[in-house]
Amino acid sequence: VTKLVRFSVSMEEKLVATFDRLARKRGYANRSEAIRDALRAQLVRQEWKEGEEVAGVITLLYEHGRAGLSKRLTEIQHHALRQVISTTHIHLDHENCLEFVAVKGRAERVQKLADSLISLKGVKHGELAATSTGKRLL
Ligand code: NI
Repeated sequence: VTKLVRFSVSMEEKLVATFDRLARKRGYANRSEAIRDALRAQLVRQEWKEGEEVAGVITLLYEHGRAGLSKRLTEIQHHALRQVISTTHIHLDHENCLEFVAVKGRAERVQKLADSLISLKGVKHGELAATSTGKRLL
């Protein structure tokens, strides 16, 4: 069982009001959960900065018809076996493919893999959703 600790924090009235507005907009039931998530987001950023073992999802929107592109995307993933957990490919329409690559590993490795996929010619949009393995988060 995780023990909860209560503590008080002093903050500018306006900052609290802005935070509460944002928390409500995002659907948080209470301020505590919104603050916990903000703190966790900070911890995840720190894990990436410090080159820890992290997880994430690379999304790739690319031209189906671009010669050699699918082959190149697959090749790069084959060379990153330790990082790639799973790949899902969706044929969006006649011209476009959407691919999700779930990844795990050292932050720099995962970032490098994402960069090498996203920067390929014919990839119209790519993004790395950086998250955590969850081991150091509660
Ligand atoms: Ni496709």
